[in-house]
Amino acid sequence: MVDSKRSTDEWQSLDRDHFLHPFTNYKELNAKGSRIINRAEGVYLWDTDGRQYLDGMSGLWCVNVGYGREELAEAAHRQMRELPYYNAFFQTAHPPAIDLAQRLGELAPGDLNQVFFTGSGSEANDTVVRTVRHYWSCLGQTDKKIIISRQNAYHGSTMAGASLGGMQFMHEQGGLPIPDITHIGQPYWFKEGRDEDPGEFGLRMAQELEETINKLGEHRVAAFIAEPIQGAGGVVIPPDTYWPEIKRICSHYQILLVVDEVICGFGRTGKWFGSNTYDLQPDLMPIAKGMSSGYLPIGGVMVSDRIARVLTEEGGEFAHGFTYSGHPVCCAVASANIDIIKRENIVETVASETGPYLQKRWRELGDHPLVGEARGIGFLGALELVADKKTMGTFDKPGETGLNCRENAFNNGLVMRAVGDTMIIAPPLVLGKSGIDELVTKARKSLDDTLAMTST
Ligand code: PXG
Repeated sequence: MVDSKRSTDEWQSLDRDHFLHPFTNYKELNAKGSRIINRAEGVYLWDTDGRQYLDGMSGLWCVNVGYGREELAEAAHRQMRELPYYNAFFQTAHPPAIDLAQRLGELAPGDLNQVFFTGSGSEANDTVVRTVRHYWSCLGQTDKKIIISRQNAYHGSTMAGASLGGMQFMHEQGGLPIPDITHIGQPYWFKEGRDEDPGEFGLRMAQELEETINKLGEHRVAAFIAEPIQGAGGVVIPPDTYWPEIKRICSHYQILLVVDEVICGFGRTGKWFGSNTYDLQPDLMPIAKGMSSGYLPIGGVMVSDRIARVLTEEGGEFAHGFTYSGHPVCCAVASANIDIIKRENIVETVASETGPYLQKRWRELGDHPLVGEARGIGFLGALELVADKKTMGTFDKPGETGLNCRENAFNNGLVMRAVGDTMIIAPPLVLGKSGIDELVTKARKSLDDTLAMTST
């Protein structure tokens, strides 16, 4: 059992000595010490000094139903006692995985009726690479291997996930991307298209897909992968023209559309999936995070009937899988999580009540002197911090103001994420109107505190 009596100093010292954190500059962290979070309930977190935070990020875009759900703990407990582990490799299966697969098939858009389970979103995207290449190869199109993705996309941190992602700083560490992955522009109007009409910019960015297919040769392009809204890239909401044009291109050419729903799935945009919000029919759909509200690690790739038919009838053995593909306890918790989302009408509430309210209140922050743009959709929001509101000029030291604002938010009892100088929120979907008011008040105070730092 964890010794809960240790002091913050003791935890920080042990953390420094033994725990290599993800996406962390160790030297910087060790100089100051981690914030140790040891408790959560509803939409709130507490640290070992007893400070309370409103979790504006749902952990890491995942705790959709909020913390402290007894029902999920019970589902795990029950499943652990009954069958804590078994695999699905050697022509075996178990009820929790079958049950979850069937539920997912009912929820997912169109004919995405089959799922390959993984332990995370990154593994899901590794599975995407394996699946689309295997699919085309089964059809005799062995040259069709290239996957087109987008700059600044995030698709995970494994070799394939990071390669699909368009984060330059990740590619630089480890000689990525792996072969046959290429990146086109992103529909980030505020950062890359402000001197253009948003609609025209969206169209132009989408048409890069068509140009790239033609340049590489349709016979070599296997798939296009994209998040409905780029999350870790800065909550990049594409102009309205973008997705319809991508749909046109994907249906005109023989390439698969992979929609990465790891963040947008399970209610985040006010529909079950971002694909519902943008009327997309993916051929493959990676999912994770909100699938279990982060209570246990699980992900998967949903595939359409067309893909499933080829895999099952022409594919022979699919040489891919993980020890924890369809882990029974994770599956049982994911099913119980989906039950909660349905029973409490969480998606409908975000769509009709709390989502519109959050968006209205969040946009009010657009009048702040530090904010160049306040945007959002459903339970996602972003603020572009600028040095000069008139010219939208950026800061001399990129990223510093964002980090200051994140720190100020922590000090004001709010967790916000900084992506460079873009502040992000993705709160638990159960945040109510008074919680939204609290979030916006704390965000404004954090902006004020940050402004005071930049003007001194
Ligand atoms: N796809 C998308 C769209 C994601 O956002 C992954 C895949 C990978 O999932 P796993 O479960 O392997 O982490 C993600 C994950 C951030 C941040 O800093 C975002 C993610 C992960 C870690 C940090 O915003 N998204």
